[in-house]
Amino acid sequence: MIDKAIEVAQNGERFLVACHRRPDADSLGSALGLIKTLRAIGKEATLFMPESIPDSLLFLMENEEGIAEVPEGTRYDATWIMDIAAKALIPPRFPSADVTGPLVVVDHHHAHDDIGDVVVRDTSSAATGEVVVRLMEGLGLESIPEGAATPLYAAIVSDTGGFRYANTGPATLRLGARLVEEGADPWQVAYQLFERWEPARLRLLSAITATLETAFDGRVAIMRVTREMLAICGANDDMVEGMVNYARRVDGAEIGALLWEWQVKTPAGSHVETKISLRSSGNADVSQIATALHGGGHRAAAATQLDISIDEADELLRAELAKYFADA
Ligand SMILES: [Mn+2]
Repeated sequence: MIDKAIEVAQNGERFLVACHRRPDADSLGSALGLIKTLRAIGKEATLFMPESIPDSLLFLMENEEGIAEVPEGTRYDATWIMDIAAKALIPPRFPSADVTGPLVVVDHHHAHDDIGDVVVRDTSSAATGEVVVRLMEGLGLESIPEGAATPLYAAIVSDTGGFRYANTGPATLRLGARLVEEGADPWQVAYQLFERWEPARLRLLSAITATLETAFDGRVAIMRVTREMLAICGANDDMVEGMVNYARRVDGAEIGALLWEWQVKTPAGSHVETKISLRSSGNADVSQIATALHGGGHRAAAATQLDISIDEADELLRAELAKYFADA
């Protein structure tokens, strides 16, 4: 489908580019990389950003300004949506099909829902940022467009955990080197993404790790975060991102899990649901467990969200883990 996406880029003039809900570095970095690419071939491209961008990602924006709403009467030739595998992750206030034009999905996850009129989904890529570079090459660009090296490098660094995860292959490392040659600054990106923590986030880490329990003879490490913990620490939900990795770090744990009380806002008010984030340290396929719990993801990282309490989610997770280990 990459040829179709290339055709869409060549044939259109005016594009909207969106991230998934609660954008991360891969989604935003690949969106910005694509925007610079489209402009480099003479097209108009605008970032759709209806949500606030986490502080750790603001450095990617430089002079770019997203729009939270499409101006009245504007129509796009196509809308690109980056790093998305599930309908539930379409950002809020996403414009209707007559405004967006055809939807082009660029992603590297296994599809959870059937979304997109044109889908470029390469599950062998470590990051959506990598897929953007292939689009760029398909469009005949020989060098990385001005301003695209840093966001694309950030996309890859983020999704490979700083070139550490199992998805880090020779091609990913070569692309990293190329992006550094083209101007990305490794320390600046690592500092912004990984090293710059607010005091509240460190307090939250301490509170979350204090809930650590191991189960299944130490093969699983489970932690939780409640609304109350967030309030006590003065922390927000963005700060929970990545905390599940601390569960996976537990020596001997094949699976790390984080149960997360998640505030869902609806026009009728708000209620609390529970997210379950899962990470594998190598052998376990956590996407199987997440899928059984109506979620999805990769072998090494998967998640689900359920409209039940955190204690119920804990029980359900343990029941699913018991099945998983019995079958394995
Ligand atoms: Mn990604």
